[in-house]
Amino acid sequence: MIIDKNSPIPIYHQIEEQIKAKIENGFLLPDDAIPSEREYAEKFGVSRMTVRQALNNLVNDGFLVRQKGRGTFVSKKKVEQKLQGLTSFTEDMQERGMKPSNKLVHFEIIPAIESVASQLDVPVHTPVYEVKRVRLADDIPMALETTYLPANLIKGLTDEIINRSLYQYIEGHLKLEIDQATQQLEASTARESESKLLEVEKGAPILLILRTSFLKDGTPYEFVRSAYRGDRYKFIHQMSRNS
Ligand code: 16G
Repeated sequence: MIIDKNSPIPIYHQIEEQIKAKIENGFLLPDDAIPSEREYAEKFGVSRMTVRQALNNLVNDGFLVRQKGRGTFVSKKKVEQKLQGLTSFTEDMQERGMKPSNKLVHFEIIPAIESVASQLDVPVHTPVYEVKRVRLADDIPMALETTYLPANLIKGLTDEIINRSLYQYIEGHLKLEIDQATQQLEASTARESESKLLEVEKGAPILLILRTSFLKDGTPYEFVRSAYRGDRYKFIHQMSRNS
């Protein structure tokens, strides 16, 4: 790695680009520890402050993660999720060759509160399933999902079913036709309870998705709040000027 001190490109930026190139070309792999500030400073013949600035930028851009007391590591590659197509978590992970699993946190029938009832288009206090699951891929927590489903529509849910795939049950067993959904995406940070379940620090970045999904006949069958780990997920949306 060579630094050109006469270049108009700031030194910290040159360092940043060289580390980034190593990651992109596979010379540094996810979870690899990177050298310390001191080592880089010696190697490049620059001050530790300059190295720190480069590393800070790489941490802020998601290429590196700092772990308290352990050092700085190359980030895990984020799961790329297309925003087109109404797919389930199980399908999404299987398509990527990852093993989906669930950790059931909570499962019961409750009377729907106002906000849930209005999304599901049912009277307040209508019995709904409240399901809270940590969704994992290759045993790493990806999202925390709280799902509300009308109990008289999505009949016979059990914790065993919930531990597999909800969409498989709805289509394969109940023979209901899933049609479309509307969803909102928002930036957020992990609350204390979420951070424990997602195995991130309190205040870590979260992508919050609120989804209401409908059957072919227009009946809403689920209202879902999903908190995705910001360090593991990125969403990709294709846009066309003509639609
Ligand atoms: C996805 C959906 C969620 C659906 C779940 C079913 C988003 C934001 N949410 O997580 O609405 O309930 O898949 O997954 O994509 P399952 O069939 O694996 O249980």
